[in-house]
Formats: sequence, structure tokens, C-alpha cells
Amino acid sequence: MALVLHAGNTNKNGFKALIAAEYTGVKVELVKNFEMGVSNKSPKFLEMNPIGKVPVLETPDGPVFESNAIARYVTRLKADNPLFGSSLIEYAHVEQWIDFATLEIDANILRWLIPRIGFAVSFLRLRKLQFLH
Ligand SMILES: N[C@@H](CCC(=O)N[C@@H](CS)C(=O)NCC(=O)O)C(=O)O
Repeated sequence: MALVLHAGNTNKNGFKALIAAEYTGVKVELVKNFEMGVSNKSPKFLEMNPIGKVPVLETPDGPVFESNAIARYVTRLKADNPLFGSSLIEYAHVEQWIDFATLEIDANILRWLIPRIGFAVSFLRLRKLQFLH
């Protein structure tokens, strides 16, 4: 039976679990009729993740939130899954790129993107305009 993932079908954080599932040979299905801002604020959803964020994976042992934790859970469903690597240095490299993507890219992406789509003035632009020194 498939595990149910709560997220929209374009959610980048949901993709982590779906990709891990594909490589692992585990069935993960997106919940039907997910509506951002509605489904993830329902009382049933908030029982699974009190801060109302997606993705959340329903497992036979209860829900898991945080996309990296979900991807790791799905990957660990297969014993000795090569996705984790097969030596100490390979494990470290897998963790290195997970952390890099999360802490260096994801954490900063909105700060980079928002000025470029015209919603705010970037720090560099302010400095160029001599508002900052
Ligand atoms: N660190 C979390 C981030 C989760 C997150 O920010 N989810 C966003 C969508 S990408 C969300 O649910 N936003 C809805 C809200 O904040 O109400 C993870 O990796 O799962």
C-alpha cells in the first residue's frame, strides 16, 4: 500500500520524498485534492504538523514532517539502500549535499529571488544607489 504525502503536486520539498521513493522502489502518493492554505490548515492536518507546513508523510507509525526527514525515512525503508552511499566518506558526501541544499540554497533563495522579480530592492542595489556605505 502506498504511503500518503501531503503536499501540492509542484511542491519542491515534496519532490524530495517522491524522488527518493522512485529510486528506492517505495510507493508514495500525493494526497488527493490538496489545496495550499486550506488543506494544510485543517484541524486534521495540524494534528500531523502543528505549524501547518507541507510536506507531511503519513506512515503506519504516525506522521513525519520536514522534507529531509521524510526523504531519509523513505530511503531507509530499503535495507542497505545505496542512496546513502557505501562508505564513511560517501555517507558524509550525501549529508554534505543535503545540508548544502537546505542551509545554503533553500535558506537564501527567497532573498536572491525576490529583488529580481521586483518585490524588493536588493542590498547590492541599495549600496550602488549609495543608500548604504
Ligand atoms: N523546512 C520545511 C519547510 C516547509 C515549508 O516551508 N513548506 C511551505 C511550502 S514549500 C509551506 O508549507 N508553507 C505554508 C505555510 O507556511 O503556511 C521542510 O523542508 O519541509
